[in-house]
Amino acid sequence: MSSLPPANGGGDGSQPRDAVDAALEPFRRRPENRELTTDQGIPIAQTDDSLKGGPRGPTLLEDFHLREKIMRFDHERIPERVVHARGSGAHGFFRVYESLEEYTSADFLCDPSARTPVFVRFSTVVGSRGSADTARDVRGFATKFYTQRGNFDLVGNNMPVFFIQDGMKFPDLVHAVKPEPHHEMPQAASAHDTFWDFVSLVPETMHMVLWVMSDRGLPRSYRMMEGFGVHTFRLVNAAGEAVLCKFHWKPLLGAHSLVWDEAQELAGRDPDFHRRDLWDSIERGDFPEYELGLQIVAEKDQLAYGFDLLDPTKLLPEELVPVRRVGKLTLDRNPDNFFAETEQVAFCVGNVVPGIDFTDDPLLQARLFSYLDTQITRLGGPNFAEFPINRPVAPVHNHQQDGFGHRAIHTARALYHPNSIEGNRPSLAAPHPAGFTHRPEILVGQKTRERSESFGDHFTQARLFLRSQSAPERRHLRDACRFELAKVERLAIRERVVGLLRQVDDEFAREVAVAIGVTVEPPDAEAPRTRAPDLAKGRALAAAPSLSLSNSPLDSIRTRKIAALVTAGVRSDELDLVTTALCGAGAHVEVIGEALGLVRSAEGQPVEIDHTFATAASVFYDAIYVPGGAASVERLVALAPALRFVREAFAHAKAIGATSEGVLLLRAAGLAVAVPEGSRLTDERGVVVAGEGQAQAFVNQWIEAIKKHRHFDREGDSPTR
Ligand code: HDD
Repeated sequence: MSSLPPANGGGDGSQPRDAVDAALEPFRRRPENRELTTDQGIPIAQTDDSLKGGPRGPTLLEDFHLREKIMRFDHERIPERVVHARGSGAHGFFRVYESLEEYTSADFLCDPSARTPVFVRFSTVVGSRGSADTARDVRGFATKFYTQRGNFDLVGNNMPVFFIQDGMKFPDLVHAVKPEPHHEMPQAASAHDTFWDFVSLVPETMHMVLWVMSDRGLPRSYRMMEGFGVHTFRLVNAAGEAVLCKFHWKPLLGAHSLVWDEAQELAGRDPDFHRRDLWDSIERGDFPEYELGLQIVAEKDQLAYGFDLLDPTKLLPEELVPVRRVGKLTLDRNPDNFFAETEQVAFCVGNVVPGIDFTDDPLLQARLFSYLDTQITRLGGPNFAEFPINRPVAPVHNHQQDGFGHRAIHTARALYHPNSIEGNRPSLAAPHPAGFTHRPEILVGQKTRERSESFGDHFTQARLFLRSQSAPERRHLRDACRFELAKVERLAIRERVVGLLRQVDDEFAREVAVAIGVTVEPPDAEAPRTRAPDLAKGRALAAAPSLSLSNSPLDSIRTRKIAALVTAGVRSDELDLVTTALCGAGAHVEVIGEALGLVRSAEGQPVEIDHTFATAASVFYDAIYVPGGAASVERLVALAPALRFVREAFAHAKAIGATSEGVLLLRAAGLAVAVPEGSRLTDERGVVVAGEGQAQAFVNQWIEAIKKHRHFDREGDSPTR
């Protein structure tokens, strides 16, 4: 039932793959009608057997083809990224809605007609390259804009804050969260002693820890998660005037999450769940789209909001400074080669273009060094900017030379500046806004190794985040803390974490404590609190609705995946009507049955099975549908995987629909639904069932149920409640 249209781009301004290649990427090679050669270009007539002294004899050293092929294979692996090793990339383009020249001279933000190519790499942070996509973790959202004035890399995450305030602590944080050094366990998980030990001793982590324990740590897909530049950056206009700026990505499909049990099951059933979702969506033309949002603040207001805008453990609530949506990113092309593109792409926070500049955020400052430095080991030397995926579309002219992997052949005789031999070329760009000119700033201060007092409050925003969660989100967050801390073996660590949680919210801390064997004393008025910042009071908020996923748009079922469970004898009139309506609303329906091939419907029509119960599971879908047909449903009732499909979809709070006899499968799975008499239709917390002849009314109601994404009001219930 699902259809995969051709992948060559098209629609919404995207270009066919070959057109993009010719314009920008002449190095993208296709092998059609070419003969096989060695790396030296020597044509090869046989590549199946090594050269031997007789068919059963010894292999000869002179076999240059064998030696080269094996040598290249032996050296295929490069070190994985220290963090964010597991990732998936996609090409696309960015277009600004209207000129932002009032704020910035960055050309790609000033010209609405400019179609700026981008490459995005999404990632998890902790796991190694082969780890599962659905681990509880922060997600990376790194974007390389190939602008006409050079590459701008926005290397962000799906959370607006970070664990630590100073890059000096980054190696400590990463050593703590990675698998423990003695036995290299656990993989891709923070639920272990060293991570929580670090957290318990570094209170500045509390805000970010709550984000990771929240549903944001389990995105439904890369297409349905927000992105944040985290740090405060600077925008500088042509006149040299600057404003402070926070970058956001807002997914047009809204931000949605998995539930924990589902995420764990997915890790086993399809460790590539997010990678596959991204790939398949682009192949079928469901191009992921995100709006770029800016929060703009006057430079003088760095301390005006009750925290320091240079502190990366703080966010600027949208309720105080709205996010202005200024342009759109569309991902419309999958990579051709994972290694050459997704693996070799090298992001660097220091890649900024004229019109964008840094601030003194100490985490940002350390990152400016780290990203450039790490590529030297990972990509084998200093010439990684020459790899096709890293090359700017803007021309490159400079005096850099030599080193491992250097590709360009310089024909100039003078690789230095100034020179007279080459007419002093390349010439210098004019100052700002033409050439990058660091924003002149007055620096006053004593050289010191200390934390600013203005970074001192670690709990107010953690509390704001917690109190902004809906009831189900708060429950998930509590359960995540209970799970993670129950895995921590050392009682003293659990106790310290509870102590920090109490400073965020005493009641929440107690709810966690009861599940992890920690005794909580009554609140002690004298208990030490961390320093409050000596800042202007700012505008205190009791809650910020923008921090809750429950306020994310729930107005469409576009790109959602729906499973229809069928066997022979299914009512194809119902199946067709429902499928047509769902696909018309932009969803995708896949038919699950006992075996691949065709089954006959009750009306004698052929129905194609897309996946079998052996390969499919409810966790791959956003909703499930059981059409009627007495014979089909009778068989489904006898199939354990079909019953499991229904029970799991119910437990994971997904929309479940059934028409006519289909309801019998729901009942057999233990769902307390009545068989609708005659023309009745019922919707009980996302379980929508309809009797004979009600398929049309059913579909309208059911689409509304699917739009809600999850029906958390029934979460935790036994199906037979
Ligand atoms: Fe980082 C990779 C995001 C703090 C050092 N980081 C990396 C990637 C993302 C981020 C998305 C993957 C890029 C890709 O797909 O190739 N990192 C962040 C954010 C941070 C942050 C949003 C805080 C606001 N990172 C951070 C600090 C340091 C690093 C403080 C070091 C001082 N990050 C690295 C790195 C990585 C990296 C070791 C690993 C691979 C790479 O850079 O290219 O240099």
